[in-house]
Amino acid sequence: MGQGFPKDFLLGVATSAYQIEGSPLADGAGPSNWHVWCQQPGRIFEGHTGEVACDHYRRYREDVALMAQLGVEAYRFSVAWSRVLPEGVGAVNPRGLDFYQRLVDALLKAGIGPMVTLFHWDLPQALAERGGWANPDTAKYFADYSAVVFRALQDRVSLWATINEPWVVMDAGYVHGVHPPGLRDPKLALWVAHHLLLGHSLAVQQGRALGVGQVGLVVNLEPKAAASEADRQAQERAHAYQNQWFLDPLFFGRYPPQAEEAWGPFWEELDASPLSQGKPDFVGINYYTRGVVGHDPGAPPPFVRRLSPPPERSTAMGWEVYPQGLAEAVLWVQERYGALPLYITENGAAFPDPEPQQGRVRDPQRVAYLREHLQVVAGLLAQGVNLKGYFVWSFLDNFEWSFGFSKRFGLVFVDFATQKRTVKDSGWFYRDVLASRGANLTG
Ligand code: GBH
Repeated sequence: MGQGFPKDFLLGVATSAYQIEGSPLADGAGPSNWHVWCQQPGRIFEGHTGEVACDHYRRYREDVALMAQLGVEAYRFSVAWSRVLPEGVGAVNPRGLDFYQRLVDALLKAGIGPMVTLFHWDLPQALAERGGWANPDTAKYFADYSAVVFRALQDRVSLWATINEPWVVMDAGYVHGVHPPGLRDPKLALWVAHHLLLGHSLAVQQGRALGVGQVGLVVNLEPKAAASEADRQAQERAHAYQNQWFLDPLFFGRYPPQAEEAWGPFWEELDASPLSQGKPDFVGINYYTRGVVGHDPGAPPPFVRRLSPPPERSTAMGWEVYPQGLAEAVLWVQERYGALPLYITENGAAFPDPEPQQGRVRDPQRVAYLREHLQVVAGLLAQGVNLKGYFVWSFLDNFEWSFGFSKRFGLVFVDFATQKRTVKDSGWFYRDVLASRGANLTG
């Protein structure tokens, strides 16, 4: 197997706005739904919020310098909609937009290529109050907002992702109620999914009209396995519900054939035909783990329960370490949707890292996780798969949504009391991957 990464294969790191920036209301920004959600008691681990997070809004220059020190070639970050349009729609806030202009300039000066995600879960609160993604107008507002960002950055950015993991927005926000707006309403979730797809599709069309480069969608894929022979249908339902839901409509103009089984009594026939106008230029795959599932009629759609992995294969999130699943996910996308460009837009793991000692953080489990997954990526490239890049989640330890700062995914340790950054062993390991183009993976 020919190892190593070709010259034009991008090795990068990823973050998102609410998880790292802090200063959520600075320079005329409006509040986001996450800003409001974090203020509600009981929502987030120990009441943590993104008020300061990694203070990246003020420390971005230092952070870009650290990326450059590691030799990072590409940086995937997201734009906070509510900084650019404080009300979600209408007047542009130039000072909010300016932050991203300065960030992009700093990246380009450091020789780092930007990939911009337009929506990574933080929705302007003003739009949340008008029904958020349950309101079809949000799709149109999203396209309008996208056009503002496209115009501002298109001379310097040519890689764009519309929405990060629409499945999580739907499933966590509207089925399990663990993200805003905290609902458990599968009937509504179906429409939310539809409007997310519509928003993506309209943004892609805006991008095309403006000639902004490549516009993709980022999905979180999890190969599904059956807990037992009797759970084959559960496996199929989970696969349709999570992996096919946000791709089939864009590529085929229809919802997955298993829609009725996956949603049960909540399913209603939605017209997906306009969605095929939003066929993405690339698919960004966020890969963390697989799902082993069994039939559970008492659960919400898709009526499955998840099995926990054995502790020796579990990350701090309780997710199974299963590198082969990355290959399964990529090969599945290629086989079902054709040979369009693919990126691994997120891959990484949380482990219980020790505090820095003499400037060092030993995180051998994360080093092993990354090595094994990067070996799979190298293997896919050797097979001729059209993979264009790989981004580690995450550059920095950050605000891990409902888990607050209790879960660390970073290549760089952040002491949240002092904002001191310390590169972990995994960060130095990744620097060596970059420097050797993957030659160190087998060693
Ligand atoms: C990504 O989502 C996000 O894009 C990013 O913001 C986040 O910080 C990062 O990953 C780490 O969480 O076993 O039932 O817990 C991850 C999406 C969906 C992946 C759920 C793991 C396991 C489900 N995740 N999945 S469960």
